[in-house]
Amino acid sequence: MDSASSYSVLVDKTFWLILGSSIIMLFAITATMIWFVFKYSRKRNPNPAQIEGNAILESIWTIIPTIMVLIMFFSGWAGFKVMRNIPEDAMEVTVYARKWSWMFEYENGVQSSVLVVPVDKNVKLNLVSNDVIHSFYVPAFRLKEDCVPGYDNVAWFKAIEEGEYNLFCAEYCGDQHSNMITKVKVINSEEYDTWLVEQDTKPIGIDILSINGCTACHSLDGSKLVGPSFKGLFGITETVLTDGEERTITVDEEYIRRSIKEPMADITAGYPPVMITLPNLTDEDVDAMIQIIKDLK
Ligand SMILES: [Cu+2]
Repeated sequence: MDSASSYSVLVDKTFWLILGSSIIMLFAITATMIWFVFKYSRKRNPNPAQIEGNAILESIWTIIPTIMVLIMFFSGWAGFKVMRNIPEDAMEVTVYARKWSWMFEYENGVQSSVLVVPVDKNVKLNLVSNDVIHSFYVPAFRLKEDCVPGYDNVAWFKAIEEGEYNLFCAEYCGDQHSNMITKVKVINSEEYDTWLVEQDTKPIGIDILSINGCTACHSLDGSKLVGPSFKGLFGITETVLTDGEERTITVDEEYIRRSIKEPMADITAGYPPVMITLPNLTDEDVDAMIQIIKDLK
């Protein structure tokens, strides 16, 4: 597998050390056991002598395994120490995890649904959850750290090779958990600077829906997901539950605005009440979203 962060070799070293010694122990113990079954069988030893213990042997099988697990511990601890010590010069990215997508916010306020970082640069991640526990997991970086609601968790990495790497949620977080998959894009620093400026200056487009996680539950093509599709939604009449009572509404600007800002106010009949409030939406963002939904006729 790709080994693409500055500390991934440390994790790999510990992994192979534990796996290697486990395999050696497995074969050594199994072979000894089989040998003993033959050598000390009742047939070969009709009158066995009573053994009272052997101090030297018992010391050996206590001391050697203790040394072995201590070696494993120190190897793991050496890597853990590096992973928990965040370099002072790291650039910061805030990671928002929510049911069921990721959003990344950079130092200049730019947001994206794919994590874009420059190669050979220390990156500090502020891990935030907007709802339940998620886990930020990039196998190629050997990095897995939880996003816990109400707790400011952090992690860091330095990508050492340009490329695209999978980013998963590694903590079961509800029925669309497996949709929490995106990419880390590692590019050179000039490309990164250009990208950041480009994102900052471009007008709000349809990607605002994926960045804010809307499309995890609302399709754009009419198919039914966790929530109603945005296609053909504007202008239709819907039955909704308001404080537990059914009423009929028309999907207009005001209704959409209220549904974004207070997702629990009206629940469309036949859908679960699972939508969360997005804390970092501006009025401009909401207006843009309404316009996009209006256009998806
Ligand atoms: Cu998750």
